[in-house]
Amino acid sequence: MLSLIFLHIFVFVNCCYSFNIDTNYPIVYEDPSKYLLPSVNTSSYFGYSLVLYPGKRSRKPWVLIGAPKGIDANKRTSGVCFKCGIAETCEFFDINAQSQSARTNYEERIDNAWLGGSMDINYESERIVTCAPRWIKVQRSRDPRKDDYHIQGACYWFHTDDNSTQKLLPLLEPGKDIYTHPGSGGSVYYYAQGQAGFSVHMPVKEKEMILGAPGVYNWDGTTILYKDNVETSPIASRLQNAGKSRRFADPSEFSYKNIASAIETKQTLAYDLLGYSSTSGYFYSRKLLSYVSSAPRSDYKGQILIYEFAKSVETTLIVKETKHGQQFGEYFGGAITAGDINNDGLDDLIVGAPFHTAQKYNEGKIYIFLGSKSGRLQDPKRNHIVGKSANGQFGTTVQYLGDINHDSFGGM
Ligand SMILES: [Ca+2]
Repeated sequence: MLSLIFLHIFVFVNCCYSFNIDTNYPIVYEDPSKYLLPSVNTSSYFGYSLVLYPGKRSRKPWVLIGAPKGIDANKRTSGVCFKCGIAETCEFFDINAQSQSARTNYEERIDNAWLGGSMDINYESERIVTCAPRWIKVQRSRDPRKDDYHIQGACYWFHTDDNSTQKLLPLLEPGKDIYTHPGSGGSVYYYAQGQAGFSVHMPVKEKEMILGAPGVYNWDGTTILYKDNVETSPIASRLQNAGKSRRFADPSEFSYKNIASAIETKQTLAYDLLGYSSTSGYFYSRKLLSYVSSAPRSDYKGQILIYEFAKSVETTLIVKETKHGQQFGEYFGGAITAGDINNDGLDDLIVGAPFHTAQKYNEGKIYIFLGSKSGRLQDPKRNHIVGKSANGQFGTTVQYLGDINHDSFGGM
């Protein structure tokens, strides 16, 4: 993960006067909480997630770094985020204290919430999102011994020029914690243990985002779309923002929510973990955006779904294509990313299978699929790369970078 930090920084900071990555003089960020709380000797997982804000005109660039096991101002192990100027010190960014949510009819528990467990940025609309997939809703019962913890997950998003964050609790819906099968009468967890925000992805252009929720419907898993809903925007708030350099979150922003139905989407089953990782791309046409989510335990090999959301909410996904892992236990889809690597104008898909065994065990592998106007992803001549070290788990994380060395091909 740390090497990814360097990569991100040099890609964006040095892009304007150099096209090579400076490996001789890296900027290194260290976990600041290590010095604030010397008694804590466990790792905060500082650097588990991060995004780089490239700056704009008078505004300086900075990096937002997640530490999902970090300790907040109230000494809770909630997970924390840090805002770090380029080659400057990191400052604690208290997302929980800043967050605003209209709904208050829940009791939450944010110990071990894993805030900063996932993160993404949209450069055009200048929005950042970070999630706490282990955020808990406390389910009280008349008999306190029957109180339950529902690990539903929470996400927080904000504009890069505004510190107040909007809190989203996508699975907080009355009556949907448990699903009872109409025939057998047996019941399973539906939204109760959904872990929304286990993965989060914002496309490059669209003002949309998807959250993976691998625990929904007995860990079958699903995916949740958020987008702007212009119709719900009161005119007053749009006027409030007119002509101002500092933006405020508009009520229309991410006000549309569509949780795909895990029951109706038939490609995955219980314990497949759909939503484990997420991405998107223009694979079949330059105009048509498709989303991608992985289910790394599907059929014990792993599967990815390439899909669109249906127009009506809470129904099946419109699945255009699926790809499956090839080896038992390889965890195909443990990580996914997309971007144009062969410079044909269509995005291509990279899928990590970190537990693929080649010679000894768990060397890891990445699979490469090329976008195509045919409506089907194509296999290139070199359609995979295998890791070289036993237990190296190559493909645990994959990231498309764009053309960083000016050879006109996208790097990853
Ligand atoms: Ca391509």
